[in-house]
Amino acid sequence: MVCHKLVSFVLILVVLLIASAEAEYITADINDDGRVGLGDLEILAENWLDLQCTGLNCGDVDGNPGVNLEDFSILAMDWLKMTPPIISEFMASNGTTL
Ligand SMILES: [Ca+2]
Ligand SMILES: [Ca+2]
Repeated sequence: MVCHKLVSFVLILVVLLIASAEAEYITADINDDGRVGLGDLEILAENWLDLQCTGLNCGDVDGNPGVNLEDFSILAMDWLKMTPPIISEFMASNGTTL
Protein backbone atom coordinates (compact mmCIF):
# COMPACT_ATOMS: atom_id res chain seq x y z
CA MET A 1 0.00 0.00 0.00
CA VAL A 2 2.79 2.43 0.95
CA CYS A 3 4.76 1.32 -2.13
CA HIS A 4 1.72 2.11 -4.33
CA LYS A 5 1.51 5.63 -2.90
CA LEU A 6 5.24 6.17 -3.39
CA VAL A 7 5.08 5.05 -7.03
CA SER A 8 2.08 7.32 -7.63
CA PHE A 9 3.88 10.24 -6.00
CA VAL A 10 7.01 9.70 -8.12
CA LEU A 11 4.95 9.47 -11.33
CA ILE A 12 3.11 12.69 -10.55
CA LEU A 13 6.41 14.40 -9.73
CA VAL A 14 7.95 13.28 -13.04
CA VAL A 15 4.92 14.53 -15.00
CA LEU A 16 5.06 17.90 -13.25
CA LEU A 17 8.80 18.24 -13.88
CA ILE A 18 8.38 17.46 -17.57
CA ALA A 19 5.49 19.93 -17.85
CA SER A 20 7.46 22.68 -16.14
CA ALA A 21 10.51 22.05 -18.35
CA GLU A 22 8.37 22.45 -21.47
CA ALA A 23 6.81 25.63 -20.11
CA GLU A 24 10.25 27.25 -19.86
CA TYR A 25 10.94 26.82 -23.57
CA ILE A 26 10.64 30.10 -25.47
CA THR A 27 9.49 29.63 -29.04
CA ALA A 28 11.02 32.78 -30.52
CA ASP A 29 14.48 32.47 -28.99
CA ILE A 30 16.03 32.16 -32.44
CA ASN A 31 19.68 32.55 -31.47
CA ASP A 32 19.22 30.32 -28.40
CA ASP A 33 20.68 32.76 -25.89
CA GLY A 34 17.87 32.29 -23.37
CA ARG A 35 15.92 35.46 -24.11
CA VAL A 36 13.98 37.07 -26.94
CA GLY A 37 15.47 40.37 -28.01
CA LEU A 38 17.20 42.32 -30.73
CA GLY A 39 19.49 39.44 -31.71
CA ASP A 40 16.48 37.33 -32.59
CA LEU A 41 14.79 40.20 -34.41
CA GLU A 42 17.98 40.78 -36.43
CA ILE A 43 18.03 37.16 -37.64
CA LEU A 44 14.33 37.32 -38.52
CA ALA A 45 14.82 40.62 -40.38
CA GLU A 46 17.79 39.25 -42.36
CA ASN A 47 15.57 36.45 -43.67
CA TRP A 48 12.36 38.47 -44.02
CA LEU A 49 10.13 37.07 -46.82
CA ASP A 50 12.67 34.36 -47.69
CA LEU A 51 10.41 31.47 -48.72
CA GLN A 52 13.32 29.00 -48.69
CA CYS A 53 13.99 29.61 -45.01
CA THR A 54 13.03 26.66 -42.83
CA GLY A 55 14.00 26.11 -39.25
CA LEU A 56 14.52 28.25 -36.24
CA ASN A 57 18.12 29.23 -37.11
CA CYS A 58 16.93 31.46 -39.95
CA GLY A 59 13.90 32.99 -38.24
CA ASP A 60 11.20 30.48 -39.19
CA VAL A 61 9.59 30.48 -35.77
CA ASP A 62 6.22 28.93 -36.60
CA GLY A 63 7.57 25.92 -38.51
CA ASN A 64 5.86 26.88 -41.78
CA PRO A 65 8.51 27.45 -44.49
CA GLY A 66 9.39 31.09 -45.01
CA VAL A 67 9.73 34.07 -42.72
CA ASN A 68 6.69 36.28 -42.66
CA LEU A 69 4.26 38.13 -40.41
CA GLU A 70 3.22 34.95 -38.59
CA ASP A 71 6.80 34.40 -37.44
CA PHE A 72 7.10 38.04 -36.45
CA SER A 73 3.87 37.88 -34.44
CA ILE A 74 5.21 34.93 -32.41
CA LEU A 75 8.43 36.85 -31.79
CA ALA A 76 6.43 39.88 -30.70
CA MET A 77 4.39 37.78 -28.24
CA ASP A 78 7.59 36.36 -26.75
CA TRP A 79 9.40 39.73 -26.76
CA LEU A 80 11.75 40.11 -23.75
CA LYS A 81 10.82 36.72 -22.31
CA MET A 82 13.74 35.01 -20.63
CA THR A 83 14.46 31.42 -19.74
CA PRO A 84 14.79 31.19 -15.97
CA PRO A 85 18.35 30.34 -14.91
CA ILE A 86 19.02 26.77 -13.90
CA ILE A 87 20.40 26.76 -10.39
CA SER A 88 22.45 23.68 -9.76
CA GLU A 89 23.11 22.20 -6.36
CA PHE A 90 26.63 23.68 -6.48
CA MET A 91 25.34 27.18 -7.24
CA ALA A 92 22.71 26.93 -4.52
CA SER A 93 25.33 26.00 -1.90
CA ASN A 94 27.88 28.57 -3.11
CA GLY A 95 26.75 32.07 -2.16
CA THR A 96 29.41 33.80 -4.27
CA THR A 97 28.14 32.34 -7.57
CA LEU A 98 24.82 34.19 -7.49
CA1 LIG B 1 17.47 35.03 -28.25
CA1 LIG C 1 7.51 30.59 -40.96
